[in-house]
Amino acid sequence: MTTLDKSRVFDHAVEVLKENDRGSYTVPTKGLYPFQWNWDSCFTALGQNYYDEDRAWTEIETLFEHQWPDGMVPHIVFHVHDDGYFPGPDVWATGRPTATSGITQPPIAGFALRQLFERAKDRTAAERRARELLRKIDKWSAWFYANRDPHGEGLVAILHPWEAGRDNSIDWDEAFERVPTEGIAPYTRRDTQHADPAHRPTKAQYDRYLWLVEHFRKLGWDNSKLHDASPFQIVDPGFNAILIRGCADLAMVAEALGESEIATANRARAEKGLAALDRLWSESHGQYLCLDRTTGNLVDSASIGGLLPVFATIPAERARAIARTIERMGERAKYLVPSHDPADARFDSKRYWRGPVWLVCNYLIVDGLAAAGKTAVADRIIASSLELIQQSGFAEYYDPMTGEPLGGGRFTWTAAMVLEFLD
Ligand code: 9YW
Repeated sequence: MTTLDKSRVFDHAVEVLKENDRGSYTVPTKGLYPFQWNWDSCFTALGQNYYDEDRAWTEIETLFEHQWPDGMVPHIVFHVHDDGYFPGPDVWATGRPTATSGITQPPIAGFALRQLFERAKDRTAAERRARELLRKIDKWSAWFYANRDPHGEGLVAILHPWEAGRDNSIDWDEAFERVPTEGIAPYTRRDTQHADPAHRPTKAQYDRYLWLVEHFRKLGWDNSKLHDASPFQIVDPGFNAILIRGCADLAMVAEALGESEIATANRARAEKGLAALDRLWSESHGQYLCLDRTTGNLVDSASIGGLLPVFATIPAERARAIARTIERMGERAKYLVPSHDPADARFDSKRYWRGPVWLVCNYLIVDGLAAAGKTAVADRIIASSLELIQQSGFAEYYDPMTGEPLGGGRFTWTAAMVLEFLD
């Protein structure tokens, strides 16, 4: 790798963030994703914090202005009209004052809140803004366990692949066979007009994404009904780990602000979640696996969703095993961390969440590995990430074999993560 000109890369990352900034929220990239996405915004705020603390808080505050009365925070907020994305507000038809989607996304807000709070230079503003957000994020956490863990198991289910943020992961293939496609309204995809169709989900997958949306819409987006009515109920270890870590971080902020009730509730959620997560461990894969709640079986699919739990405080031997699994993948892939095990025949180095490297996942894994003392692997992942952007720019995702940039370009969360890696 050519030597990294840190200040040039820093400036370039800030340029990408500013280019996608729409004032009070940031789009993931112009063209392909012209609205506000939930977990993108939380990662984005971490990047914005390097050059504008006030703007970083606003990014998350804007997202939470669109929290539903029941506590859910939607995965997309459609702030402005834009035909460039499908499915738009008319398909979701959630009836919100500002249109939103009707499903959620990985709850990274608790983690982001703690980061902004602890790094803040303006302490007075940080305390005021953190207190406001704390209540809202706590309400979202409570929503998860009430609506997505109806039997109190300590683990929540996602009801749509878009909720995991890993749209076409191999994790969902089996469960998707149970999702019908009959009766869906005819539609035209937009994503394939912005990005290479060979790097995107297939039509068969899109049909099922839409069937689920239409099914939930017919149920009036009533979250008390959706879980039991969904043929797709997956307990994703990565999603749960993000929620668990978010609850633990929320508890820390609550403690610092003297909000003991919120602190106690979230510490309890995190502890229960962590204990339950261990049910998803696979010794033979050296990582966690998804659980299909409909069948009660673990899903035999070694995806990055099963490595992400290192982001929560999992037992040390589990973190060590995950580090070994990643090192093993590094023998096949030039760049870390592939979103699916390259040794699996279903691995596809270019197709979205079935193989490519995503810098946000790298970031969560690095954070966890570093906390677990696995610094050599963590450093290798950081080096890989910076090499990718140097070689291929701020892409949406990258081919782990060649480093080729894939999907959308000049991507916000990629730029935000680079600022974190440079730090
Ligand atoms: C979609 C915005 C989103 C991410 C998801 C990613 C992709 C496509 O892009 O979703 O149509 O929502 O899978 O994780 O939040 O960057």
